[in-house]
Amino acid sequence: MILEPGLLDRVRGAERVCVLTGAGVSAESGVQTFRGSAGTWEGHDPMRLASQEGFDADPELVWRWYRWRQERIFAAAPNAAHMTLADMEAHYAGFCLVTQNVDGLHARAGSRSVVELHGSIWRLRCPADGELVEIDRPVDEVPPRCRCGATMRPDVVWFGERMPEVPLEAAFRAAAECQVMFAVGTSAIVYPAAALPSLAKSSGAYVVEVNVEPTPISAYADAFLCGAAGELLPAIWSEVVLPKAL
Ligand code: BV8
Repeated sequence: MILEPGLLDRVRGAERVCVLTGAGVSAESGVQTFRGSAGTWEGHDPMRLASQEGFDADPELVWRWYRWRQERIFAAAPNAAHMTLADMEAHYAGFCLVTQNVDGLHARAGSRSVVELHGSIWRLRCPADGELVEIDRPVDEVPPRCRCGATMRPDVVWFGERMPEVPLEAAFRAAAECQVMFAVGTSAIVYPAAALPSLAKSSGAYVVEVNVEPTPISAYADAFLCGAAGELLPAIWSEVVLPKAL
């Protein structure tokens, strides 16, 4: 694998590393990405399903989509990219993994501190009384109901909804303070997450993008590594941690 000159030294020498992942990091686990080939689900646009309007219009349809995703994620396993990111977390004094994904695969791979910008498909929220329920398997009834009787929703951030303050602040702080930023498997379309790599760049960080195709990040990244995250991340990391050739 041909790496940009200096990439390994920058990654080896860093103390503060920030990683932003998107749906592409879970693609090799068999979890469909949000855009790209996945496209629609039963003819419905995910952008509409992942919205309050879509939920209000047909909560059962939206919950059938989420349960379908829960079933696929439940059957999936973390891939080598998830595992490598868990290894990286243990290696650096200052490491922040920020994900746009709601699948929980980073935690299943052993990452201990994950900033979930868009929430979790494994948590339900009651819009009426705010009750939060963590689940570890796909929902049975669709739509699930709260003890108060109201219809629960997935505890994820839908389009047009405000991001959760604490994770958002943590993500922006990590991006502004890191020395190396990895952007892995994201189309860099969804804001404010997509602003993180450019914030890192403007704050002086070395930006490495890992994606199977170029994105808006590629234009300013210091290194664009074109390929599958499950192959490239372990390959890079093995060279970083191996003793430098004399
Ligand atoms: C908000 C949870 C404001 C649900 C998701 C400018 C500034 C601020 C906001 C906006 C703005 N412009 C527009 C907006 C609004 C909107 C937005 O960004 N729209 C986009 C479409 C233009 N943003 C919002 O609505 C956000 N909220 O800004 O609120 C506000 C302020 C005050 C008061 C009220 C509101 C909320 C956004 C969160 C939406 N929720 N998910 C769920 O998952 O069910 S977003 C959804 O997209 C997923 O989380 C997904 O992860 C995310 C981002 O997509 P990616 O992860 O990048 O996935 P994608 O499929 O697009 O791409 C996959 C990539 O992987 C590709 O590049 C592919 O090439 C690559 N790949 C594939 N295989 C591999 C691979 N790479 C490596 N290896 C492989 N093997």
